[in-house]
Amino acid sequence: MKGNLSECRLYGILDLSYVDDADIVAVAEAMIKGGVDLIQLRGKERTINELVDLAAELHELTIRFSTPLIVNDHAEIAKKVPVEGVHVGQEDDSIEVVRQKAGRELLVGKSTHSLKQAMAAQREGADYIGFGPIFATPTKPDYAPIGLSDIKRVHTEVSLPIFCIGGLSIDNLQSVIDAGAKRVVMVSALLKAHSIVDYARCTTDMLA
Ligand code: TZP
Repeated sequence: MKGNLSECRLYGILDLSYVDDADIVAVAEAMIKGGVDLIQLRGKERTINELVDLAAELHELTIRFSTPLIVNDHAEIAKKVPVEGVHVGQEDDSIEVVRQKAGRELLVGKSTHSLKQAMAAQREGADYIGFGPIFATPTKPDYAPIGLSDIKRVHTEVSLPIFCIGGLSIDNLQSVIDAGAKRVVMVSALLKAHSIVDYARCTTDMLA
């Protein structure tokens, strides 16, 4: 696996509401070429069995580039496919249950939506956290944006790698960096970009 999490800057989520199944490998390859450090497979409308098949297909690619593949929500997938990690939300399995279900060592990330949740995720044993949504986003429409004001504080209170997420694009990235972010997740901006490779490169240059 590539370096360690603390060296990761750009986390790309392959959200199946933006990408056709037939394109996932090409999209992941473009992300990797553009410098995406970690890839997550997210398919909120998909069954675990469907996600297992897609994760297996993607993993054949990501393993060649030593890019960690993380699956969203379901530790069961990690039992069947040798993905490098599982990401869970506040309403999902606890980190301990994820580790038990996976039955092997792997990265476990957690979505957090406040400073309090971020500190709790660290105590719970997460390997990294997502922190947001920073801005309103159609990718996660039911969550109120938390804005920029807690980004500095979360970096002083939490020593885990923190990935700011939610409504981020090249257009607002500098404001998020100026607020203290070191790592970000991008979903729709990256997936809808005319060139995913160029968009990712520009993002990683800004985060360097
Ligand atoms: N968690 C918090 S915001 C979000 C998730 C999964 C969606 C981010 O997507 P986008 O398209 O980059 O705003």
